[in-house]
Amino acid sequence: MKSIKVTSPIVFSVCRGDIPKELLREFYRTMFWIQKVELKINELYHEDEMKTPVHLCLGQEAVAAGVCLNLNANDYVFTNHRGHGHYIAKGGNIKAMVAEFYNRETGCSRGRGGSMHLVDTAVGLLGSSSIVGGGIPLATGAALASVLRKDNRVSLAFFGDAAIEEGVIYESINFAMLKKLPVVYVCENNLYSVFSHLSKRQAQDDIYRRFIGLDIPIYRVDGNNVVAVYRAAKKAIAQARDGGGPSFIECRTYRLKDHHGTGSGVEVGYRSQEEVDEWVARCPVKNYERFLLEQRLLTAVEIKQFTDAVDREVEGVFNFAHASPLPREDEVLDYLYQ
Ligand SMILES: Cc1ncc(C[n+]2csc(CCOP(=O)(O)OP(=O)(O)O)c2C)c(N)n1
Ligand SMILES: [Mg+2]
Repeated sequence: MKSIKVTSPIVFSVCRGDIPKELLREFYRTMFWIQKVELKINELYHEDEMKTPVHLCLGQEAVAAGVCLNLNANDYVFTNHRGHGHYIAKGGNIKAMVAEFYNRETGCSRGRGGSMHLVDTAVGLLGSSSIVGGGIPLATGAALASVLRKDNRVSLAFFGDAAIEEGVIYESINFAMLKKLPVVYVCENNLYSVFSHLSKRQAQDDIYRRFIGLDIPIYRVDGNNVVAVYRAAKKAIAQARDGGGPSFIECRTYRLKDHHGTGSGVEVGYRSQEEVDEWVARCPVKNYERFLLEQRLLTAVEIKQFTDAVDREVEGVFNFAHASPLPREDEVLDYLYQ
């Protein structure tokens, strides 16, 4: 398994025709949508009208897009507190997601859940959990249910590097291996758990090595390279669907914003501006846009038309959320576990 130097340039390797051109363009469109929505949240969050903590996934767009564009609509995805990108890439209703941030009745969890409790059953997004590692056993259980029902679905869990510090991941992978469950575990290793760098929490930073003893097939990829993520996820998902059991994918990436909210983390003092700048230069969306232009898969005019259209649509999404009603006072405790 090749080691990835965290600040190395992103190399997109595409052989002629091995990934359809339309899919190569779709990677960009999906990442761009995620980035735009996150930037809009970033812009408006200070108004304090979104009564929810937000954990932005700016910088991590390639993982969501590269993985989810391999999945069928009825495959299951479970995500964590940093789940906006996964929701969008799985095809979730973006208006309902943003309305959820504004706690509106039209939100995907009827305004009761906020950013960390996103769900869209119509597209198999069975939920996000704010409990670190919480989605891992849920995806494992959903995979067992699919086997029992013989419905040929794949389940997939997204989680961060802190989740490997929870015992449940070892129990879940062991069980999935034992039962050959159709589940894929995707670790977004963005090097931080809140303010703590991986090197302050673990004796060595190769997360995938912890799972070698469980015999699970492992991939380790540059998580800022949508093509590399797509290729690894494609193999893992095909294996799961064909009855070959689970896989583990470590995606090396970086969140460009603070753990939550809109700062960069530099002002808090746990990382340097220089480090953030190195990763800004590795932006998965900008670098991939450059690649598409070089390869003539999109022209500058087409990109401009598309990005202008997304800008307009994102305005519409936020207007919809603003115009939506709050839950009625006498119903506000409905749909909650009490
Ligand atoms: C079981 C549990 N322990 C602690 C927390 C507090 N907590 C919230 S997010 C977080 C760090 C998560 O880091 P990581 O999994 O790497 O995801 P990232 O935020 O980097 O995307 C912690 C410790 C929690 N929510 N759940
Ligand atoms: Mg992390």
